Amino acid sequence: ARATVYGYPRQGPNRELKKAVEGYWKGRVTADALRDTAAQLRRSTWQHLADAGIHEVPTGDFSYYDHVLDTSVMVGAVPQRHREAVETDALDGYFAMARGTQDVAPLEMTKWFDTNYHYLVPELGPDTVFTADSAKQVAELTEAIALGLVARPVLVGPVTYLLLAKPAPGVAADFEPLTLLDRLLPVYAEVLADLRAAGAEWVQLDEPALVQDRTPAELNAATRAYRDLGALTDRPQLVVGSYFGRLGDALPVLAKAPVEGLALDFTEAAASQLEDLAAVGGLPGKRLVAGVVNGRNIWINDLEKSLSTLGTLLGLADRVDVSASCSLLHVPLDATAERDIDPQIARWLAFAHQKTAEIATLARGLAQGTGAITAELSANRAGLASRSGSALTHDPAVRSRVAAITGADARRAHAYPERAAAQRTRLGLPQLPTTTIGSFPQTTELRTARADLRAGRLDTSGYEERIKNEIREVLAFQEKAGIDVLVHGEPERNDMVQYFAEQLTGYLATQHGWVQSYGTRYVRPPVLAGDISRPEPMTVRWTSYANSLTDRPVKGMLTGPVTMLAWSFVRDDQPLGDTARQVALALRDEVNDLEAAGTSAIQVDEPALRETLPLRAADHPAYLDWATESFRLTTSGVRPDTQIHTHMCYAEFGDIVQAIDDLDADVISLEAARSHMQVARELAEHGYPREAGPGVYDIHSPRVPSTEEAATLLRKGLEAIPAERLWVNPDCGLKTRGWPETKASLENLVAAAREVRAELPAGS
Ligand code: THG
Ligand code: ZN
Repeated sequence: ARATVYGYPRQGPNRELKKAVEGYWKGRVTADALRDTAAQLRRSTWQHLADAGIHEVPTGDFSYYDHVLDTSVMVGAVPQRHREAVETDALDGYFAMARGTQDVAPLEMTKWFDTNYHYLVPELGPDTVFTADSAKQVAELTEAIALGLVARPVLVGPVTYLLLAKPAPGVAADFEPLTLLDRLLPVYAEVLADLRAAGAEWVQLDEPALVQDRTPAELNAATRAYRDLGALTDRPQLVVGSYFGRLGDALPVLAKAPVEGLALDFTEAAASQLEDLAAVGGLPGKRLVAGVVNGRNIWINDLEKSLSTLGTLLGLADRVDVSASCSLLHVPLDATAERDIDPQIARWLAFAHQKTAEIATLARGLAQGTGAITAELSANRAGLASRSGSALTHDPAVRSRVAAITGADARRAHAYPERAAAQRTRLGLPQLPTTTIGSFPQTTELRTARADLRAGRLDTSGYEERIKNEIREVLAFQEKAGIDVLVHGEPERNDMVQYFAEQLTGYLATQHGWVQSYGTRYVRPPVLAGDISRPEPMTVRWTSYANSLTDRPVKGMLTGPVTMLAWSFVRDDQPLGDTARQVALALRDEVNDLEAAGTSAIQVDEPALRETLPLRAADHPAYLDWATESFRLTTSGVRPDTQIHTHMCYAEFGDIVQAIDDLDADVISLEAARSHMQVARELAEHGYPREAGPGVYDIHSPRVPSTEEAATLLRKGLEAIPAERLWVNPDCGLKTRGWPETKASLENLVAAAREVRAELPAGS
């Protein structure tokens, strides 16, 4: 048995890649220096993998920005608008596709399956001509071979590539990129031949799109793709990779394909994947790469359990190799870099380095018997026992509170019409009330103050004085601008998840746990490690301070339980719904404390509600059940005259509009400006019965919308939602905006609300 991985974090131990790429963009780093940094990072990754006992290292998984973008370059799918830049300079053209330029828009970005990684969406049309450019793949393979390593190029497979694409601008919206398969396969054939010539014995073609629900036509395309690629004579041996779940209907397709190997995920839905594999008669004559170490959580593996799975698999394939379930791109680099985490807890954690060691250990155990890995097994057993027996993972107070939850806890005591009347009396708002989503510009001074506090250059009281000053300024501006429901601007928050994670017991923050979100942008997801409780109020001080400065309502601002889970590493030792309920109860206490402190409106944001939808439709109802229940658990402990707001950051939600309704929030704000109020129409069609604020100001660019523009959108909103239920607000928070455009835009937004109010029938 061999040990292998499909990909590794690209950034380097100190995010060297981010610094080099951003330096290149700013003109501070030359193209040669950037290439050098990249080559060094690749080399040290491969060397690390080899030293750790990985027999076959991946190549081609490295990327300056995104591996799907690299695939577009590999097959020559450069959109017309980026051609000139690409022809002038390949590297600058590449970044033009990724980020756009003064003149041209970038490719669109979207989530890579149900991870928090974002890829650049290929744009294809009936006129797309594919041409092979294997240079990057060949060069990286050559580098690894030159180090004396056995290397396996890992490529996005042709079916997944097409399924991830969308119609190019100007192409009919119903164009199906998959119809280009016959044109794409010869290009893959050329790349495969080039890789063989460069010394590849094996190439992995990743088809994670096949773990999603697929139509018979799509499965047919997969059959054809691998029949054709399999039939090539000038090619390396092929492993078709899949991850993020079980293949289901696609398993027989790939098992019968004339390829030499499959890589399968045995962490998510492992039991049914095993059953399915046995049901197709295993993979006789094929190589099976068994993903038994979870590639996207941060927990140590249960080595004995994995060995038992691997033992079963030995009887089902010609040869069994050991790997992570997916590329290790999705986890931070090294858990031993976390000096602030209690060593008793740190031993539960496995980041990329630690997972690599587990994979090597398992391969050794599989090849030589468990006698060869007794020390590792006993350390692993002790780590698992320490986790399951820990007071952190089993807090009796939290457990009994969750067990005592009743249906009534997750339901407001009064129906919306009664609440609306009580809130009207208490808040005294005009028709078409104006508000913002919560955050105001996070200025350099604020970030510097936070860095100074961390570094000890600023003491707590000095830091808090700056935060208070900022809150005073933000409130003064909003009052002067004439906004009706104010916010304190969130100057005290580094990140809408991390800020709360740092204050909740059971949650760990990391110092160096960076994971690529998109391009050169990284996040440090906190870890839901134990049972969650709230030792003390988290936001009440700042919200109360803001409330003391004005007669107008100031919204309390919280991040909802689903988003807390979605942007963290979650526990794997209990159902997600249980973790969500624990977080929800902690947030519920915060909501209730905000109310007790006199807050009349409280917003609980759930921007991740839709992005967390499971990959398979059959799993949606169970997810939406716990997701909406945990939101209501957070928000249902308040009086009828306390107004619950929520916010979501996307314009397409046809598929979850019922779930949005089930949140039972009094007011929801949504992104709508770019889609010209499409969401307002969708809400209306659904019969959404409560208040809504489809955004009239696109905050994603520094452009200032005119009063007329905002008023036009608002009138459009009124065609769908009656005046007594329509709010006026921007699309999203303003933390990424500068002050000048924020001020001008919000002044225009208020002017638009006044203009349209004046047009409403009198007495309505
Ligand atoms: N918070 C958290 N997770 C998220 C988002 C968030 N995941 C999804 C989405 N938003 C991702 N979007 C971004 C946007 C910006 C950055 C990262 C992810 C970013 N990162 C800084 C960088 O890499 O330079 C680092 C920021 C920091 O210092 O913490 O700009 O909003 N939790
Ligand atoms: Zn938003």
